[in-house]
Amino acid sequence: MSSADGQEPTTAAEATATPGANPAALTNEQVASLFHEIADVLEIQGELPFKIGAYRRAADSIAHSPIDIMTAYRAGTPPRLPGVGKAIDEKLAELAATGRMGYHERLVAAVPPSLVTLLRVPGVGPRTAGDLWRALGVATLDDLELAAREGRLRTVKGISAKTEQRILEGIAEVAARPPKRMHMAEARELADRLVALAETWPGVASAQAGGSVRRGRETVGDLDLLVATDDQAAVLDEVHRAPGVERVVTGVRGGGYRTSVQLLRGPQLDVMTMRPGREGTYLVHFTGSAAHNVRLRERARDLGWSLSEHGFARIDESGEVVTGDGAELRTFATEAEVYDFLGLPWIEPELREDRGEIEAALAGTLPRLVRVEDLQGDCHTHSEWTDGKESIETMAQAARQLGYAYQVLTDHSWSLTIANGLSPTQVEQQRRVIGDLNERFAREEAAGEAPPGAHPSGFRLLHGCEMEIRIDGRLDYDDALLARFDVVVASLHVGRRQSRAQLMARYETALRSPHVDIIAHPSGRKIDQRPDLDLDWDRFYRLAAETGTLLEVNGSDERLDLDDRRARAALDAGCRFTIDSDAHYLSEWDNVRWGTAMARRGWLEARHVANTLPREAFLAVMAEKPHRV
Ligand code: DGT
Ligand code: CA
Ligand code: CA
Ligand code: ZN
Repeated sequence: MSSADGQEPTTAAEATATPGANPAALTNEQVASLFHEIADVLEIQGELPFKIGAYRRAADSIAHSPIDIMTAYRAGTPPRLPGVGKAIDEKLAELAATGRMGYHERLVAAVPPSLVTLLRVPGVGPRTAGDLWRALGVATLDDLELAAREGRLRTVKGISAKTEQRILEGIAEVAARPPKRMHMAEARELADRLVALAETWPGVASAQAGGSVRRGRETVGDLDLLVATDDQAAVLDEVHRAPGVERVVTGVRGGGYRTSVQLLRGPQLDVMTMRPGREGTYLVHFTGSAAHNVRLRERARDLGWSLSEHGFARIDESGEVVTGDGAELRTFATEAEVYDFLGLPWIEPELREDRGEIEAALAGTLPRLVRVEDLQGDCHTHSEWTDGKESIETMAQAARQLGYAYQVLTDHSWSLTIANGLSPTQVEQQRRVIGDLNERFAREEAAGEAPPGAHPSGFRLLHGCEMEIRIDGRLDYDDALLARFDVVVASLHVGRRQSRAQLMARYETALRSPHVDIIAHPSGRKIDQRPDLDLDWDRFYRLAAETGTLLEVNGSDERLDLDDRRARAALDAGCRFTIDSDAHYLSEWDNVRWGTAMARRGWLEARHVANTLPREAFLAVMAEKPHRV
């Protein structure tokens, strides 16, 4: 499957093998997906499970690494990754050096490329796909559907008439599925990379992301990149030749200022260029949202101007836009000047959804949104004592170096057996480990030996738990034990399908407990995987406000829970919050960035978020319910 026969490149390795390609533009996610693809093909070929498992483990460890793998290899400092042995290390080195991975290319060439699309059908794994291909020659979704309709699938060993029916339903589901939107964390990472890449292009004055990424939406349809340059043609040319670009979707258009390309294993990218000094209206327009823009354009009209991405044009008495030679076009370098021209203060991108921000801007009541830098601690984190992947000490050292004043360790409670929940005895053991670590931290601080980046007030590990609200409605530890924790985070993982009344009763028990400080990920959703719990939300917010129980904005990018609308509704109901990472891996400390984006979109200020408080003040709030932040 080489590009020499004129086909479009179909793998990351091929596409990055173009001259001048920069493999550092491959994200960890993209590298991981190459290894998952290797595992898929091996599984299709019926290889032994241990070999397949090795590639999947390596892929997971690459995807979760806090280090940018390709950059590290290119710098000659390959990181040691769990699950990455010599064979995979060599493949990573090859990818970093040449932009290609020969093994991946050979493997993928050995099976029909369309076979991988079968894996999108629920109920069809790589093994089944391989069996169907070998037995029936099924290689495409159409082949699969036809064979299922004709009842031929059930002639294959291991496939029953029932499975056949499920596969048919799965095919219908795939067809009905809306195009997948990227999650925020990956979109942000890709956008940051593209901005950095654009800044290296000749003649570029500045580059930045617009669209839903800049507004911090939880999922992103396509990426929008704004580039200020004196040579627009040269920049658009660079875009078309950039590494990681699969194909040009629409060539240069709009009078030569914009283009759209499809990114490999990624979304579409829209690039807009403008002359330096004129960025203001372009940024406003391409940041959106469309609904916010509509409001701005109405306001411009009322003032006698027509607002487009290019600037403000005069409208004559008949309401027509004045065009032609010498027609006035007001342009601005910054967004602040654009808003000022409209008689408005600058509005934060996260607020630009037409959810009352224009009115608040006019009334002078825009919120001062919470920032990631405001967070002094993280109230929801895990260690290898339950389902985290690092030791308590490793997690704490990382939190310390990130500049936090505190980290609440919240491993799971014992009824959550799938997550290795802790028994009361283990809780006591854990308390001693934490005590010893804190003594050491205090000694180091007293000796002036705190690590670089540490918080001026020092760092302490606080003892918390993520206590399961049991399926029978009871709390998982007794009151005496709960009272001994610094912070109790309560959550609900099992019995998710109970009735609204049952779920509300479980939450009410937790909210009314004098020991429960925070409700973690209240809706229980996982984006694209699991629906929300069926709750009476108004009542839930009322109870949280009344009992002074904090609600978490969980930053794990598959959760983002509370989401922006719920955070806003809870705020309006008088609730107070925490913003947490729910980190299980070192790479997940960063989750607070996504949680903060949700909180900002929910209009939260630092004063509404308990973990913006210094350590002593935070502990004072946690000491007594109702918590008054
Ligand atoms: P996405 O890509 O679906 O996650 O969401 P956005 O907001 O990034 O939407 P996108 O990429 O279609 O357009 C970027 C911005 O450009 C959008 O937020 C506002 C502006 N824009 C695009 N099309 C229109 C339009 O038809 N009307 C208005 N008022 N603005 C538009
Ligand atoms: Ca977009
Ligand atoms: Ca777009
Ligand atoms: Zn958790």
